[in-house]
Amino acid sequence: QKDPNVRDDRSAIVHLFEWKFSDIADECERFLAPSGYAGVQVSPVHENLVITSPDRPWWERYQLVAYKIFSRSGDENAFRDMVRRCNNVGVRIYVDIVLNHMTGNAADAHGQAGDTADPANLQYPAVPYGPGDFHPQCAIDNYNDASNVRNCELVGLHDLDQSSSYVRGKMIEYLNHLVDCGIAGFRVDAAKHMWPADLEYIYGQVNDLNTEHGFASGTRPFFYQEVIDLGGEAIKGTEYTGFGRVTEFKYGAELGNAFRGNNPIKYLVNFGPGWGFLPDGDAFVFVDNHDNQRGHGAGGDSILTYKTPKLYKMAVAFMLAYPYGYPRVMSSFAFDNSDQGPPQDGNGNIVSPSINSDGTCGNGWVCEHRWRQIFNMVGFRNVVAGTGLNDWWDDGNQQIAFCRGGKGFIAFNDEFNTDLKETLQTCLPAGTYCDIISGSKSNGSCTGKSVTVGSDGTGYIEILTSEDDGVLAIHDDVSK
Ligand code: AAO
Repeated sequence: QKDPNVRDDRSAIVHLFEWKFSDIADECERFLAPSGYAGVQVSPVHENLVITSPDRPWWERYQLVAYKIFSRSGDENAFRDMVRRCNNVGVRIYVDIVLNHMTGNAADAHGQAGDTADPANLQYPAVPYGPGDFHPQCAIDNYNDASNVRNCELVGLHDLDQSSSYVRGKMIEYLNHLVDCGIAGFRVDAAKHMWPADLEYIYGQVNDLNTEHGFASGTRPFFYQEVIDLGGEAIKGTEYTGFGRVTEFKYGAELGNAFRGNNPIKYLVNFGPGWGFLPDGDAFVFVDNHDNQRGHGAGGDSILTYKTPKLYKMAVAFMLAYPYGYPRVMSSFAFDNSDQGPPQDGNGNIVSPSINSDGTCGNGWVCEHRWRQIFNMVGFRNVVAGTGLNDWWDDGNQQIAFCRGGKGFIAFNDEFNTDLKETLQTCLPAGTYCDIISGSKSNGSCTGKSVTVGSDGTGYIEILTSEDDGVLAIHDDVSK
């Protein structure tokens, strides 16, 4: 189903890419819940193929040896402990599930838990799967042919046959095991490469969420499906919206284009279906994901990432302020090359993020979700939930502003040379408000800029091009 199963007062999730379960549990308690994050997408939890050439790339997690919960993020006990601790503070867990395929060919194939496989002969004894459980081997080489895309191998990954009742049974057993652990939903990897009817059947057999973890009885899991549809191919995202949300890849590509200055941001006024995107309730949106931040997947050069921080923070702020789709914030480890895995020690164990005194991360972790401009906007989104968009203003080019009902106001200056200095309608009650981008409210005063709103709702808004950030945001929770 399409509802993310989050607490009523929360409205955005974060992908803690490659984090260890024990670190995620800590993060739920010490940071995510207090900041208002609704949930966490974790990297695939199944036993994956250990790849040593290149040395432990992040993408080994997408090659499956067994459905047991065992990876560099932790074992089943660590997973269960994380889910419980996060649920206890109202933060939901979503698991990235790989149903499309097992591994590619590899000599001496073994998984993180020590299980072995013989990929060349399609033998995966730890499940067990054998040759009869896979589609006949062929390569995906024609995105204009739906059968080729769904029945052949994606980059050499051996392609399971989800129409087989045995294969379906193994998958349903795995998903029910995860539901039993207390998770709230699933990111479905490579959904485009599976037949919609097979997925619909599998989802339908998954149990209701575990009431011992605080879910109301009869609650169905949230499914958000990775379908790359930029147009011009045989497979459409809308084939999958009958039974879950779908990743809207046009969103990050177009947002990147706009904030990079290739397309005036004034056109974002109807960002959503007006741009040919999926309907609001069907869309799952993000500025970048773990693939396209490093050139995999789709979106190409227009995608913004932590490497271009000023524009990135503007795009993420827009995503969290604008009422369209269900949003996911990306949280990365720093990388120089596109294969590089997470920070690890000499024994190949993932190194935990350290937390600096200013709340940012160290040890190689970027932790965009801990950037003030980003987590304060998660708070903004929670405050303005349920309101519409009104009082849009733009300068005819790269400056925009809008209200969210009478709850919040945000302005963007994406001009290279022109300061934004305008008196604008903020839709807020008279008072002085802290800008949550340049600072926060602390002990009743603003650590950054402030805006004085008059009795007519207008306030003087200033965003200089020389400032660190091109956004100003105020909401009625931080008035003073
Ligand atoms: C690794 C190695 C491979 C090796 C393989 C097997 O890198 O060299 O052959 O192992 O040994 C990740 C990595 C892969 C990695 C894999 C397994 O990204 O490099 O392979 O783990 O370890 C397609 C799929 C989409 C997929 C995306 C990466 O449709 O589902 O490729 N994403 C997910 C995960 C991802 C993971 C997998 C799937 C596999 O998020 O992390 O792979 O589990 C077109 C199509 C898209 C297609 C792209 C890329 O996109 O439309 O569907 O995505 O091509 O092939 C413009 C177009 C746009 C086009 C794009 C790129 O933007 O408009 O449509 O160009 O051409």
